Amino acid sequence: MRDPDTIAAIATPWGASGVGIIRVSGPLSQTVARRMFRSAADCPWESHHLYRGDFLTADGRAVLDEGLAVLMRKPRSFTGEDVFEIHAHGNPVILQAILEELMKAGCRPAAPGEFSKRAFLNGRMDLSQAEALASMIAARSQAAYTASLFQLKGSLTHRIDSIRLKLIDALAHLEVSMDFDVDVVSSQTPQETRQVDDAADGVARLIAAYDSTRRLSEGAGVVIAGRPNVGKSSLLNALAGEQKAIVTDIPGTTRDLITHPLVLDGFLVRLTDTAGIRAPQDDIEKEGINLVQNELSRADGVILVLDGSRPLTDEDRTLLSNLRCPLVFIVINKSDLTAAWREDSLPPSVAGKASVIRISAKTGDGLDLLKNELSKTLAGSARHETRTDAFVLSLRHKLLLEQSLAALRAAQEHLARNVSPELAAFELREAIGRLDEITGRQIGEDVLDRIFSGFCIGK
Ligand SMILES: Nc1nc2c(ncn2[C@@H]2O[C@H](COP(=O)(O)OP(=O)(O)O)[C@@H](O)[C@H]2O)c(=O)[nH]1
Ligand SMILES: [Mg+2]
Repeated sequence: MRDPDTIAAIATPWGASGVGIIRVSGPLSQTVARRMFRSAADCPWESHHLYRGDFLTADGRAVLDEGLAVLMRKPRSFTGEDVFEIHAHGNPVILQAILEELMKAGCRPAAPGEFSKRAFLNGRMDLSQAEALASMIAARSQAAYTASLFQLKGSLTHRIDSIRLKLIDALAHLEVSMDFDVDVVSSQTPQETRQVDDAADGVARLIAAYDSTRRLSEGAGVVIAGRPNVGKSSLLNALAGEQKAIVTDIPGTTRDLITHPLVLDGFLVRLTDTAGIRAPQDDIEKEGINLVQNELSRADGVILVLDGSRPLTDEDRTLLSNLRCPLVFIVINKSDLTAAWREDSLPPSVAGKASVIRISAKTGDGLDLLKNELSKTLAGSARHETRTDAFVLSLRHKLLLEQSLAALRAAQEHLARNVSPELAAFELREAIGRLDEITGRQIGEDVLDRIFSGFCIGK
């Protein structure tokens, strides 16, 4: 074991709660348990059994709290080491006092993610699963949680393992053939080529899965755009259910980007209100409009707001014809007022490909319909893309997959040319190496530290 010392940390959030948990992991766990916990009957400390009793100071003289304690002997524990868990009352003062006594008894404070790091080092889970655990804890929507859970259960690991097997097989064939003459090489090539092609396809599919997974886990970015005074800020406020953006009847009120997270049907949508697009009246407004263009180029979707109570203007028409976003929702606002134009005055090119919804940000009319449409379209497309593929959650994984694919492409070229099996073999080893960095089969200590330092303390 690389970490022979014993770590301890409060594992539950800071604040008052019914129960607060302190986790201890390492060789001192049993000693600490015997020293700092006293149950009514003599405690047999059977592994994975909960006992009720008092928590004591390290010298055993004073009682700090009462509660439940459990000892989980290695290797059947989260970290794979002896783990002692204290379930005390959820008061930071109590938990801190117990933690300090644990330090006196020989433990040291755990670094962020150190429990998970030990779980990984002791083979309790692979690296992509440990990372999935961190994203699961940080998940802000049902969809994000589902994606992490899938990875935690090993979906990415399985996918990578099957690609890896193909590559190992191809590599083995190549290495054997390199020991023989060139004739053997050429006769063996088709099989290796097929395996490398298959593997490259698999890796490419995983890279594509990243974008849709990101949308499931981080949510979709949706920009509310339109010319001034059509009711963009009112719409953001109505959807958010609170006053997030300033609404006035003065055109050009909104200048900064205002973002609000909205969970629709378990799917996170990051809505951004923007400055109205028109010929700017001053430098600040001009900057605001530049921000909108930038935001639009990155967005997954756009809600273009039009004022239904006033005739369409040239600015509206320009906006309508310049929409480049993958998903477009046209919202005709102010349905509480008399309509000044009909939907069939929208350019046919737009009306065909976007959903058109009539709403009133003021009265709430049509908002449910808009919400349904947003969640159905955005979540629907993300779920559809990920249905057949594993989830790829982290940018680290995506970059490694890209490096692996680049090596595979190079290997494919060498195989096609059929002259230098050594070079093909070199690239295959490179491709396998990158995949191994995802699962953690082959990884440097510095990278490990960087990954686990992003975790919370106590995990
Ligand atoms: N009658 C009516 N007025 C609205 C509606 N939505 C917004 N407004 C009004 O239109 C004006 C501009 O609204 P605002 O949200 O600031 O528009 P923005 O410039 O596009 O952000 C304000 O006076 C709002 O009260 C609506 O659905 N019905
Ligand atoms: Mg506004």
